[in-house]
Amino acid sequence: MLPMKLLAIAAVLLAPGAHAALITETYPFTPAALIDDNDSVATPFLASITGSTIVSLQAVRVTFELTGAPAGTGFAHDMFASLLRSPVSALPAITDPAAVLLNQVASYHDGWSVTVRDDASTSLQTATLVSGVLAGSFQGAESLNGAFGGLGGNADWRFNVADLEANGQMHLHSWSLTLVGDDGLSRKIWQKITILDRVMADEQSGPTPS
Ligand SMILES: [Ca+2]
Repeated sequence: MLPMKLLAIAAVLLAPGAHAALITETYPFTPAALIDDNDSVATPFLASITGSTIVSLQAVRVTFELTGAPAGTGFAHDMFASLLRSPVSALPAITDPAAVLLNQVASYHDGWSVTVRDDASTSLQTATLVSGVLAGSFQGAESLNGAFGGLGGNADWRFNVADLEANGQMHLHSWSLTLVGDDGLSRKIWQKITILDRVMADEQSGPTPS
Protein backbone atom coordinates (compact mmCIF):
# COMPACT_ATOMS: atom_id res chain seq x y z
CA MET A 1 0.00 0.00 0.00
CA LEU A 2 3.05 2.23 -0.27
CA PRO A 3 1.74 4.08 -3.36
CA MET A 4 -1.43 5.02 -1.43
CA LYS A 5 0.73 6.34 1.38
CA LEU A 6 2.73 8.38 -1.10
CA LEU A 7 -0.43 9.74 -2.64
CA ALA A 8 -1.62 10.74 0.82
CA ILE A 9 1.61 12.64 1.41
CA ALA A 10 1.29 14.24 -1.99
CA ALA A 11 -2.28 15.27 -1.17
CA VAL A 12 -1.04 16.98 1.97
CA LEU A 13 1.61 18.81 0.00
CA LEU A 14 -0.94 19.89 -2.59
CA ALA A 15 -3.58 20.90 -0.04
CA PRO A 16 -4.51 24.61 0.09
CA GLY A 17 -1.94 26.43 2.16
CA ALA A 18 0.67 23.69 1.79
CA HIS A 19 3.02 25.89 -0.17
CA ALA A 20 6.76 25.67 -0.22
CA ALA A 21 8.37 26.98 2.92
CA LEU A 22 8.67 30.76 2.89
CA ILE A 23 11.92 32.18 4.15
CA THR A 24 12.41 35.77 5.29
CA GLU A 25 15.93 37.14 5.35
CA THR A 26 16.89 40.67 6.42
CA TYR A 27 20.25 42.24 5.73
CA PRO A 28 20.89 45.50 7.65
CA PHE A 29 23.55 48.08 6.85
CA THR A 30 24.63 51.31 8.53
CA PRO A 31 26.65 53.26 5.97
CA ALA A 32 26.19 56.60 7.79
CA ALA A 33 27.10 58.28 4.50
CA LEU A 34 26.63 61.79 3.25
CA ILE A 35 25.11 61.91 -0.24
CA ASP A 36 26.77 64.28 -2.72
CA ASP A 37 24.56 67.30 -3.25
CA ASN A 38 23.56 68.24 -6.81
CA ASP A 39 25.10 65.13 -8.40
CA SER A 40 23.15 63.09 -10.94
CA VAL A 41 25.44 60.09 -10.43
CA ALA A 42 23.88 57.91 -7.78
CA THR A 43 25.95 56.51 -4.93
CA PRO A 44 25.56 52.71 -4.89
CA PHE A 45 25.39 50.99 -1.51
CA LEU A 46 26.33 47.39 -2.21
CA ALA A 47 24.93 44.33 -0.47
CA SER A 48 26.70 41.31 -1.91
CA ILE A 49 24.62 38.38 -0.72
CA THR A 50 25.94 34.85 -1.19
CA GLY A 51 24.42 32.96 1.74
CA SER A 52 20.73 33.33 0.90
CA THR A 53 18.68 30.12 0.81
CA ILE A 54 15.93 31.73 -1.28
CA VAL A 55 15.68 30.33 -4.79
CA SER A 56 12.52 32.18 -5.83
CA LEU A 57 11.68 35.61 -4.40
CA GLN A 58 8.09 36.48 -3.65
CA ALA A 59 8.61 39.85 -2.01
CA VAL A 60 11.43 42.36 -1.64
CA ARG A 61 11.38 45.24 0.83
CA VAL A 62 13.78 48.09 1.45
CA THR A 63 13.93 49.99 4.71
CA PHE A 64 15.98 53.16 4.88
CA GLU A 65 16.63 56.26 6.95
CA LEU A 66 17.68 59.18 4.77
CA THR A 67 17.40 62.63 6.32
CA GLY A 68 18.84 66.12 6.22
CA ALA A 69 22.21 66.87 7.84
CA PRO A 70 21.87 68.76 10.06
CA ALA A 71 18.34 67.68 10.87
CA GLY A 72 15.64 69.83 9.35
CA THR A 73 17.74 71.11 6.43
CA GLY A 74 17.15 68.29 3.92
CA PHE A 75 15.21 68.49 0.66
CA ALA A 76 13.26 65.32 -0.05
CA HIS A 77 12.28 66.73 -3.44
CA ASP A 78 15.89 66.53 -4.69
CA MET A 79 16.28 62.83 -4.11
CA PHE A 80 16.33 59.67 -6.20
CA ALA A 81 16.57 56.10 -4.88
CA SER A 82 16.43 52.72 -6.57
CA LEU A 83 17.29 49.06 -6.01
CA LEU A 84 19.30 47.13 -8.59
CA ARG A 85 20.05 43.40 -8.68
CA SER A 86 23.13 42.12 -10.52
CA PRO A 87 24.86 38.74 -10.52
CA VAL A 88 27.44 38.42 -7.76
CA SER A 89 30.73 40.15 -8.68
CA ALA A 90 29.38 41.29 -12.07
CA LEU A 91 29.42 44.88 -13.21
CA PRO A 92 25.91 46.38 -13.16
CA ALA A 93 24.26 46.23 -16.58
CA ILE A 94 21.43 48.24 -18.08
CA THR A 95 19.49 45.00 -18.47
CA ASP A 96 19.70 44.09 -14.77
CA PRO A 97 16.35 44.12 -12.96
CA ALA A 98 15.78 47.34 -11.04
CA ALA A 99 13.02 49.25 -9.30
CA VAL A 100 12.85 53.00 -8.65
CA LEU A 101 11.76 53.65 -5.08
CA LEU A 102 11.42 57.41 -5.37
CA ASN A 103 12.33 60.06 -7.91
CA GLN A 104 12.06 63.76 -7.02
CA VAL A 105 8.90 63.50 -4.97
CA ALA A 106 6.54 66.46 -4.83
CA SER A 107 7.15 67.06 -1.14
CA TYR A 108 9.94 69.19 0.41
CA HIS A 109 10.19 67.58 3.83
CA ASP A 110 13.44 66.58 5.57
CA GLY A 111 13.63 62.95 4.47
CA TRP A 112 12.43 59.44 5.26
CA SER A 113 12.51 56.66 7.80
CA VAL A 114 10.43 54.20 5.86
CA THR A 115 9.95 50.69 4.56
CA VAL A 116 9.19 50.35 0.87
CA ARG A 117 6.99 47.34 0.14
CA ASP A 118 4.48 46.51 -2.55
CA ASP A 119 1.67 45.69 -0.11
CA ALA A 120 1.63 49.17 1.45
CA SER A 121 -1.40 51.30 0.59
CA THR A 122 0.30 54.63 -0.20
CA SER A 123 3.02 55.49 -2.69
CA LEU A 124 6.28 57.02 -1.52
CA GLN A 125 6.22 59.11 -4.67
CA THR A 126 2.96 60.88 -3.80
CA ALA A 127 3.19 60.94 0.02
CA THR A 128 3.58 64.50 1.30
CA LEU A 129 4.72 66.03 4.56
CA VAL A 130 5.05 69.73 5.42
CA SER A 131 8.27 69.23 7.38
CA GLY A 132 10.17 66.62 9.32
CA VAL A 133 10.86 62.98 8.48
CA LEU A 134 8.24 60.85 6.76
CA ALA A 135 7.81 57.51 8.54
CA GLY A 136 5.87 54.33 7.86
CA SER A 137 5.44 51.84 5.02
CA PHE A 138 4.93 52.91 1.42
CA GLN A 139 4.91 51.48 -2.08
CA GLY A 140 7.84 52.42 -4.27
CA ALA A 141 7.49 54.39 -7.47
CA GLU A 142 7.96 51.01 -9.19
CA SER A 143 7.04 47.53 -8.01
CA LEU A 144 9.80 45.71 -6.12
CA ASN A 145 8.09 42.34 -6.43
CA GLY A 146 7.48 42.93 -10.12
CA ALA A 147 11.17 43.65 -10.70
CA PHE A 148 12.65 40.85 -8.59
CA GLY A 149 9.91 38.22 -8.14
CA GLY A 150 11.00 34.70 -9.08
CA LEU A 151 14.71 35.51 -8.90
CA GLY A 152 17.11 34.12 -6.31
CA GLY A 153 18.31 35.92 -3.19
CA ASN A 154 22.01 35.55 -3.92
CA ALA A 155 23.09 38.60 -5.90
CA ASP A 156 24.82 41.93 -5.72
CA TRP A 157 22.03 44.21 -4.55
CA ARG A 158 22.66 47.94 -4.86
CA PHE A 159 20.65 50.60 -3.08
CA ASN A 160 21.36 53.65 -5.23
CA VAL A 161 20.85 57.14 -3.85
CA ALA A 162 21.30 60.47 -5.62
CA ASP A 163 20.66 64.11 -4.75
CA LEU A 164 19.78 65.64 -8.09
CA GLU A 165 19.49 69.34 -7.22
CA ALA A 166 21.51 71.94 -5.32
CA ASN A 167 21.10 72.74 -1.62
CA GLY A 168 20.20 70.49 1.25
CA GLN A 169 22.70 67.92 2.52
CA MET A 170 21.25 64.42 2.88
CA HIS A 171 22.61 61.65 5.08
CA LEU A 172 21.92 57.93 4.66
CA HIS A 173 21.99 56.63 8.23
CA SER A 174 20.99 53.06 7.49
CA TRP A 175 19.24 50.77 5.08
CA SER A 176 18.19 47.14 5.04
CA LEU A 177 17.11 44.66 2.44
CA THR A 178 14.42 42.11 3.28
CA LEU A 179 13.98 39.12 1.00
CA VAL A 180 10.96 36.81 1.24
CA GLY A 181 10.81 33.69 -0.87
CA ASP A 182 10.76 29.97 -1.39
CA ASP A 183 13.76 27.90 -0.31
CA GLY A 184 12.94 25.24 -2.91
CA LEU A 185 13.02 22.43 -0.32
CA SER A 186 9.31 21.52 -0.38
CA ARG A 187 9.36 21.61 -4.16
CA LYS A 188 12.25 19.14 -4.22
CA ILE A 189 10.45 16.81 -1.80
CA TRP A 190 7.34 16.89 -3.99
CA GLN A 191 9.35 16.15 -7.11
CA LYS A 192 10.99 13.15 -5.44
CA ILE A 193 7.63 11.80 -4.25
CA THR A 194 6.18 12.17 -7.73
CA ILE A 195 9.07 10.28 -9.28
CA LEU A 196 8.91 7.53 -6.63
CA ASP A 197 5.14 7.25 -7.09
CA ARG A 198 5.54 6.72 -10.82
CA VAL A 199 8.18 4.04 -10.26
CA MET A 200 5.89 2.18 -7.84
CA ALA A 201 2.95 2.45 -10.22
CA ASP A 202 5.02 1.06 -13.08
CA GLU A 203 6.17 -1.87 -10.95
CA GLN A 204 2.60 -2.69 -9.93
CA SER A 205 1.27 -2.61 -13.47
CA GLY A 206 3.88 -5.24 -14.46
CA PRO A 207 5.51 -5.80 -17.84
CA THR A 208 3.68 -4.63 -20.90
CA PRO A 209 2.15 -7.65 -22.82
CA SER A 210 3.91 -8.29 -26.13
CA1 LIG B 1 20.08 68.78 -2.80
